[in-house]
Amino acid sequence: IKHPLKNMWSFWLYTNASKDWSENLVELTTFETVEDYWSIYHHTQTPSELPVGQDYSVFKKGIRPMWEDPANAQGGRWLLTIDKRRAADLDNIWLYMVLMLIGENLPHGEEICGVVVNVRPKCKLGVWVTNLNHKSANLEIGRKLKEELPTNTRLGLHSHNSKHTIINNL
Ligand code: M7G
Repeated sequence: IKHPLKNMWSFWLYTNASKDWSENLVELTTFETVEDYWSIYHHTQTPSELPVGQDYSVFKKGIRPMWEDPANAQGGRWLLTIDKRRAADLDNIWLYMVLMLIGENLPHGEEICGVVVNVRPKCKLGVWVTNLNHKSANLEIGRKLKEELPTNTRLGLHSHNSKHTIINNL
């Protein structure tokens, strides 16, 4: 028997093929068990293997990994950056963040929309939260994330719409 997850999740790929940003976003598959996530993991490239310019997202099914989605419109992201040349760290932190989300290891899971890795020379890993007004929940999410990340990782909270920095370095 497979191990069901609390939520159903979608795995998205962004390729920088066309000029229109949202046209490049593809929902590749949906999963709801731990085993199905591992199967996806073993059949896809890791972030460090992706070309610069592409993104992966893992979002709750029904929430699109874009600012315009109602679940993201008031939200923001806990963000960390990591040099693409630190390939093993990048891949490990991405995997760990996905597992924390789908395994519901972060507090206030209902506040969490998904996680994105932007593959760039300086890669960005972001956990998207639904509402920046929910300050104490967001803070608890950030603290737990920080606790689980390698020591000295800079973790900041940023809004999607105004590009404001709410917390520079937790
Ligand atoms: P990025 O890919 O998040 O980071 O944003 P980058 O600058 O490191 O590449 C690049 C550009 O993609 C943004 O300036 C927007 O034009 C577009 N873009 C990114 N996101 C996440 C969105 C989104 O959610 N909605 C829309 N409409 N455009 C987006």
